[in-house]
Amino acid sequence: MLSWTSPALNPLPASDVPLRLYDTRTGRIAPIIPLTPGRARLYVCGITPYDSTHLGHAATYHAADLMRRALLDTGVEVEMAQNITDVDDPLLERADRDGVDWRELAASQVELFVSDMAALRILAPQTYRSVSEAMDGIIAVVRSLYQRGRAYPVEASDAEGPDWYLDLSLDGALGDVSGWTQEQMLEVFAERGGDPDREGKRGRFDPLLWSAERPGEPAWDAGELGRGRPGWHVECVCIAEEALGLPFDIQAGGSDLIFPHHDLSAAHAVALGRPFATSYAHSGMVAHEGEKMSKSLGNLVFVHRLVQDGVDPMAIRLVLMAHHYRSDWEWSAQELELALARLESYRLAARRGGHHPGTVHALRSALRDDLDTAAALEALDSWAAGADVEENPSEGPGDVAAAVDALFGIALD
Ligand code: 5CA
Ligand code: ZN
Repeated sequence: MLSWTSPALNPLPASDVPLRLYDTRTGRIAPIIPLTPGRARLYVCGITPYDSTHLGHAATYHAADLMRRALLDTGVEVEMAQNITDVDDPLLERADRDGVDWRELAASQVELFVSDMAALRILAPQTYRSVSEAMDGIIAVVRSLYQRGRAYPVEASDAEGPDWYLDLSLDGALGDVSGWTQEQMLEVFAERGGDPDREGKRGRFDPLLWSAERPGEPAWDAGELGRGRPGWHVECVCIAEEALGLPFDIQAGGSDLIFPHHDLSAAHAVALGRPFATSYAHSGMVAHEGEKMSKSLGNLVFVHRLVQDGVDPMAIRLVLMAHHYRSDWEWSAQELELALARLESYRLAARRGGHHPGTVHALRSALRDDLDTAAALEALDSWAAGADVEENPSEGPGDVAAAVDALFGIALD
């Protein structure tokens, strides 16, 4: 899939203090040391394109963008991959309800997403691939799991062939990423696409690997497993492997993906005989009107609507920066006002110019410290107020506007 055009990136001279990031799997903040020296590999779970990008999505891709910019600032190259879940229940149901072809629905929503990402100056992933584009590879992974004895059939009354599930009991990897108890898993599994009570399953959390063809649904031929379509988790395993190789450095996404999606994606990889990601970074959930912003609840604030209303996308980035990426928070109009005022004061300060190595150093350190954007805003507020002190005027780069652009993706011109 064609992704968007990245904004120009003019990195600062590299400084090799590593990025420290919270890892959900270990529960600790630790330095990111790329498995391949000088080359970090980052996978971020992409959208299910049946409705527009809302601010929750934007917050998650903004957090991943900051990870990427922080890694670049430590002098390593970053390879990034992102999927598009264009073959999935909610999308197919929406297409059916609205009488449109699922491919058209997906394409129109991807187009909106891509323009939102470009407006927000999020760096584009080098690989941006949908499930339908990756289908040959996904089928190869599904068949390989079958050949390794990890797949079992479950009879489907509404289909000709059986559905296929991954037997988690064989590798014992359930819970490796989330560290959750079975009770915690059960609380969210059904609402996040799982089917704990389906008859014929060997384990409650065994994920659907291959769904048999149903009338009116798109289907592909998977040899011994029959015609059908893939389950959710296997797509990210396949796209990550093809684009980045396994294992890779960081798997990112919103905290609603910790379980089941990231836990079970990793379990698929283990069943294939390979480790998945080395570390797992999760961003908090954005709420609106008291509840998590979600397509199913309909309490959405859309990026493109704000942009259409004349809101500067750079102010949206400043709202996102006001919240630590790992915390849950609620979108409010007052915060946008504050961000617009900030943007104006930063632009004025940028025009004033000057050499501010103290501020630039503070920005870089804040970003490397588990993306401490609040500390970065504090440094920028003092700079804009004219209070920044030139500690080492002769040392290092001091152009704040250039640093704000490279590190935080905010254009101040
Ligand atoms: N296609 C799958 C991932 S493979 C998916 O979860 N799609 S999604 O469209 O539902 O979400 C896309 C990304 O946005 C995911 O990383 C998800 O965790 C994140 N996300 C969804 N809702 C919110 C929210 N309210 N706040 C923050 N992030 C969110
Ligand atoms: Zn995913």
